Amino acid sequence: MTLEKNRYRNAPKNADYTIDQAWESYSPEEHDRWARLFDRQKQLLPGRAYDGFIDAMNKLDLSESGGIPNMERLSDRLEKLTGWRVVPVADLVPDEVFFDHLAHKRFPAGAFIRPEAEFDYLQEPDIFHDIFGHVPVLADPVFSEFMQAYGKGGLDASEDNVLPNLARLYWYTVEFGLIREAGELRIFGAGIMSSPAETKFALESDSPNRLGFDLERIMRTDYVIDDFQQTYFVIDSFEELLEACYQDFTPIYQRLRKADTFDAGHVSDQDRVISKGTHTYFKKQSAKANP
Ligand code: HBI
Ligand code: FE
Repeated sequence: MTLEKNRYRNAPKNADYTIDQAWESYSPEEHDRWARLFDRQKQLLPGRAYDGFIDAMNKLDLSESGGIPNMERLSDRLEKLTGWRVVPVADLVPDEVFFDHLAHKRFPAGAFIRPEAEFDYLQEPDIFHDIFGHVPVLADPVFSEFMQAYGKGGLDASEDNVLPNLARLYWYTVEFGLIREAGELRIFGAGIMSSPAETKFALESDSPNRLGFDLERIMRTDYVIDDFQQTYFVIDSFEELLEACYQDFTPIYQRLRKADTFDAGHVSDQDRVISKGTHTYFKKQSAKANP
């Protein structure tokens, strides 16, 4: 028998993969873990998160009564702002199911909270990542429209071989995106937002590249799933992101079929380079892995 850290894994699923959050079943320790994750990250964010995050977090009352939020009650608050709801799921849902939720303004959030042993880092999304990272930005009307457009784009993408392209767009924006505000870089991606170490790394380290947003370039770029990113892409506004997605992707997909894929750390003459990384951190990591 394997030790199951996610007690929702075998919960009964609806056709759309949603489950019962069973909010009453979180233990006091789990609520306390949420509160500690929340407080640690909250104090890092002033001056680092995009303008609007902290306001949204407060409006949404993200740490209601100092513990894990109840997704129904949170959804009632979020729905008033942008029409979105947050629905509980057990773990990653199939791509089509994920796209369908987004296209209908539902964000699927994992119900389980990471175990204490993985307080700082876990690879799979838990409720802290999914809610603290993804939900405040859904209170932004422009970003929330982009997320819905992304879901519709996913449903329209009939050819399976473009899913990697769409997944890269999601990765480099929704998960690991940076935004320029008043001449400064700020974070908005959920993967950064829910990680104190990556919050500092993405903004302050010399190691990664920081490149101006370019939809087609992003769709051709591999990414790293188990460490900090080698490249972060920087948008100028959520409007820029939304507009890029309001074009027909068909001609882009056609070009991409013949195009090479770039390594995660690649930089070329065509890129709008904001800072070229030293890659010191990544070299150290690979030396550790291959001594
Ligand atoms: N399911 N619950 C959940 N959360 C995600 O972020 C998610 C998913 N399924 C598929 C998926 N993401 C990605 O592969 C899509 O961006 C393509
Ligand atoms: Fe995520």
